Amino acid sequence: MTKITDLVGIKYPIFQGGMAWVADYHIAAAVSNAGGLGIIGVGGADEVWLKDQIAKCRELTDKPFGVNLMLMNPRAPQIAEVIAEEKVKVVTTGAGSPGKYIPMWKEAGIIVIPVVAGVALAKKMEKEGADAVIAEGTESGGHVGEATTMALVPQVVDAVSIPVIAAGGIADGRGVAASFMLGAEGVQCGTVFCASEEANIHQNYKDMILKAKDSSTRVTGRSAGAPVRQIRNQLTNEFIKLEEAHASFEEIESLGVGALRKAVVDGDVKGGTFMAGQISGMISEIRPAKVIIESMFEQADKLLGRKLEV
Ligand code: TUI
Repeated sequence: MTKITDLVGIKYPIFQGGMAWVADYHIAAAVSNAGGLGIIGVGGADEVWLKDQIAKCRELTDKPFGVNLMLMNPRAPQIAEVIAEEKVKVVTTGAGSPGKYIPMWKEAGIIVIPVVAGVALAKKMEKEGADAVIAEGTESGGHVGEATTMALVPQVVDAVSIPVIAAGGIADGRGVAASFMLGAEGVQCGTVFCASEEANIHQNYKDMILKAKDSSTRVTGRSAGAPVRQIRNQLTNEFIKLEEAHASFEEIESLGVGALRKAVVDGDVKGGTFMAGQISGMISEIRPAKVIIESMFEQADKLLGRKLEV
């Protein structure tokens, strides 16, 4: 039990990351049913898609679940309203500052937990009424900041009084125990749930994670202002070449359009963007979400000396 299990009403202090295109109601419901917090990731989808996903998730679970709003989505204002109307238990946000939506969400009784990649935004979020923050290190897949989880989490913990959830590079009980040592009250994991039985994605995506090594991910898009970590393939090699040649923003952007869909839906191993974290190299099997969660906390409990039975 931590401040996060109390706040959200879940058994295990673990959130499933709101991964664009990957985190639909299938994995969200599975994680919530297993005692964590499943999260529907809206990514670049719209509010009509989200309403349908929320309804389907409610059919599969009576446990709390959340919605992640990616703030670079052009329909963010409309999606934010649907989140308030639907009164989902928790909202998380990414790739920006959700400040202007916080009063509306709090009025609807929603728990607001922004993802931050630095201390400044964490402090701002606390001041603007966030209930907790997720401090996400650059080990994560997808859109990333600069600081590592090891360096970021204790600095955010020291800077705010609200609970902090650690994210980035966590996929087993060692990562959970280490996060608690850094002062976190919970963890958020993405990549390991991408490699779960319930993730509704192309098998090639899961295979890319299984085959990945410690050094398999690359960050592209820094020059365009949107650094994204993904598993290295033909597309990332082309990206890197363009960036090294100082190609125009438009040229770089055009290469990435639709690439996440190509990875998740088509399983296009050459032309897709397989967003995944550095911990991919440690993941060697596809397991049900319940097994992932239970084995993580069994291992963490042992490491922390809390529970002796196996
Ligand atoms: O948001 C994420 N991860 C994501 S979003 C995404 S979809 C996308 N695809 C291509 C390009 C861009 C996005 C895939 N993965 N994680 C949370 C996160 N937020 N990481 C970093 C940040 C962040 C960065 C800068 C949050 C705020 C920020 O500055 C905000 C401000 O105004 O200070």
